[in-house]
Formats: sequence, C-alpha cells, structure tokens
Amino acid sequence: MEVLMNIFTFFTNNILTKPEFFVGLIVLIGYILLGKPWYDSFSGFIKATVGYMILNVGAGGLVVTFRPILAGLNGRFALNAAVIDPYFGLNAVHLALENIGIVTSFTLMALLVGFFWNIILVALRKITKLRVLFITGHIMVQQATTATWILFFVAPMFRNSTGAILVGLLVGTYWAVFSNLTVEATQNLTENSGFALGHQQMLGVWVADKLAPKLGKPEHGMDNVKLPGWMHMFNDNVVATGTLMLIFFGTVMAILGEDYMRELDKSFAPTLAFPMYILSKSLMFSVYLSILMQGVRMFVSELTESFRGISEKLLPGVMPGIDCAATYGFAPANTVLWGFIIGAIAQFIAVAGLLIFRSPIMIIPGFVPLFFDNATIAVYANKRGGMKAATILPFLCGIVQVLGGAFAVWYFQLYQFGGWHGNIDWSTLWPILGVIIKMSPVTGIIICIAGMLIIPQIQYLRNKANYWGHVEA
Ligand code: ASC
Repeated sequence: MEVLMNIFTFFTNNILTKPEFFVGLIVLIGYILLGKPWYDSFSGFIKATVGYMILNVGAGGLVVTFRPILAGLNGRFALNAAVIDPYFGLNAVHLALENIGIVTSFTLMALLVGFFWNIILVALRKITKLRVLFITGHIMVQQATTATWILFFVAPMFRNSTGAILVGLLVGTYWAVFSNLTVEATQNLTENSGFALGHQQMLGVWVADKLAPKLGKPEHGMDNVKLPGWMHMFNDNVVATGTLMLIFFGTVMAILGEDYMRELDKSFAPTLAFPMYILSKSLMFSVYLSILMQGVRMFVSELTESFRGISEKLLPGVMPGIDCAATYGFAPANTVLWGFIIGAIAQFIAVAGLLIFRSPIMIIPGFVPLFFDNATIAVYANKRGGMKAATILPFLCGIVQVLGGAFAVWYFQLYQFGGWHGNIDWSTLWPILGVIIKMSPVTGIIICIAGMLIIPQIQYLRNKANYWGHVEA
C-alpha cells in the first residue's frame, strides 16, 4: 500500500504537476503502443517535452509584455481588456488555473479523455451516427484547455480529476458531434474529398452553409473579385499579428501616455524614446506568439502522430476532422483574404461599439479567429451563396466574435488574465454551455452532452439514404 502511495505521490509531484513531462509521457506511451523502435519513442518524448517547455517560454514572455499595459488600462479607465485569440486564451487559462492553485495538467487529462471518448463515440457509430474523428491536435489542446476553465470556473466542486474527466466527455462530444455536422457541407465544397472540419468554427460553418443560399447566388461568386496586391501581406501570420498589435496596443499605449507607461513598466529605459518603445513592445507580441506557437507545433505534431496511430489502429476507414486551412484550396483564391478583411472591419466596428456604449470589457482582436474563422466562413458561404453570402456572413461572424467574446470574458472572468479563446464556436456555443452548467452542474453537464448527441440522430433521420457515403458504417 505504502509503495503504491509513494508511486502516486511521485507521479503527482513530478508528472501531473509538470505538464511538459505529462505530454512527453503520453507521446512516449502512444509510440510504444504503436510498436515504434525505442529511439523513435525516445525522440518523440524529447520533442514533446521540449515543445511544451518552449510554449512556457513564449507564455512567460507574453505575460511580461502584456501585464503592464493591461494593468494600465484597468488602472486608468477601469477597462478590463482581453485579446480574443486561442493562444492568448490558452495563456489566460493557464494563469487563471495557477491563480486558483490548480495544476494545468488537468487540461491534458481532459484532452486525453476527450480523444478516447471521441473514439468510443465513433466506434459506436451504428448507434451514435457519428462519422468523424477530430484529429487537429493543436486545436484539441486549446479547446480542452478553455473547456477546463469553463467547467472548473462554473462548478468549483469539480476542480479535480473527476472534473477533468467530465471536461473530456464534454469536449470529446463536441469534437465528435460538430465535426460530424460539417460532413455534408465539406463534402459538397470539396467534391467528396472524404474529410470533415475539425476546427473552431464547426457550428459557424454549418450555419453559414444553411444561410448562404438564402443570401446570394453561387453564380455570382468570388472569382470575379480582384483585391489589391498589398493586402496579401496579411496572409503572413507574423505580419498580420505585428500589424494588429501595433494598431491596438500602440493606440492603447499612446492613450495611456509616456509618463504613465514609464511608471508602470520598470523595463522602459530612460534613454528610449516613446515611439520606439511602442513599436518594440507591440512587435514583442508577435515575437512571443511565434515562440509559443513554435512550441505548440512541436509537441502537437508528436501528439497528433501518436493519436493518429492509435486511432488508425482502432478505427480504420472513419473520416478525419482536420484543419480549416485544408478547405482553402477549394475556393477562388481571393475568398480567404476577403473573409479576413470583412471580418476585421466587422470586429473593429464591434470594438468601437463596446467603447461607445462604455462596456467595462474591452476586446482586442486577435489574428487567429479574425483570419481563420472568417476566411473559412467565407469559403463555405461563397460555395452556396456567392460573394454576397461571403460578405454578409463573415461580417456577422466578426460582430458576434467580439460581442460573444466580451460576454465570455466577463462571464468566465478571464479578463483578469487578458485573453479569451475567441473563435466563433467559443463565442457562441461554449458560453451557452457554460451558462447551462453553472445553473446546475450535474444536470447541466448531462443536458449538454445529451443535447449534443441528439444532433447526429436528427441529421441521420433527415438524410438516411446518403448518410454513410464515405464512411464504413
Ligand atoms: C487556429 C489555431 C491555429 C490556426 C490554424 C489554421 O484556430 O489555433 O494555429 O487556426 O489551425 O491553419
């Protein structure tokens, strides 16, 4: 008994509370189960662990850059600001969990449970009518993280392993059900390429696909639109993030003023001119975000490979739910950028609305939802409703991203940590799930999971003849 206790204590102190080793261990075990040679399993372990450590470096840098400015906004104008971007959201959740004395490894536990729950749901596809396994690893990490905070925040009695398992069930159900919901639209868009979306705007895409034919005609598509060449610079993540942060944080710092910034930020060297300080601070966001993303990519590519190996063994022939970027080749080249630009205009208008109506929450647009949600919505909208749909729907999406994000940031109190997930499903569906679960945690969780699981049943009843198409039932 004592030996077991000692093992458990060791595990808790050294692995569960050290997410970098937890993720390394998951990869190591996955690779061993897949029968990889020892040196491949070992390199997987090292890469996953180092990747997570790199993420920590990026996250630490963001906090150092971020804190004084957000504190300044709050101190001066009683404005609580948050960047709506899943990487900032990830960071905010980690800080928030640490703040309530909870180890961030619970997010990884939720991820693992969610992944296996998705496998089980699809394995039982004759009953559940679910056809897709969600395999976009970095998205799963982000979503499991945000969902952990949602549940831990609204239901404090579940701030433990039971809670992490429940988060896994919730998020795994979401992965299975909502990726399944994109099957028809994606098959139509890609001329039956045999994949579905496994990303952050699956509900958004379903809505867009349903509304688009009512808004416009596919014959009047994006093929006829020509965008000025300079706009293509926004296709680059670093350029787009750097520019966005310069606009937003640059404005914020300019408003706060030089004296106040010097007071707040001890690293502001006396010899450094204010404009140069603003420029370098704003661009530092891009720097730390790149570092953070590099780390995420590193551990996620190992995690995805070990997950994919496991799922291929368990579920051969099932459709994968993959990154939204995979659909971009199936639309006229301008569509992606068009969605981004329209979404950006909408988000700026919504942010102005928050300021004009004196919302205590201020939202700072982040690149990932701005680009990837709105581009994806535009791609699907254009297919069924042409340019008109590809304009109206990203516009609506941009507005809802900001307003829903503001609600979520306030409701889940992540403004204290400066970030929120921000993608459209996480500004609509998930805040609603959070509100339901807060009312009555146990019943709420059951209602949410059961409610989601009904969706594929309805889909199946409405389309029995073609339902299984690409998937072996
Ligand atoms: C996201 C996210 C990314 C991008 C990428 C798009 O939501 O976190 O890194 O979109 O998946 O290809």
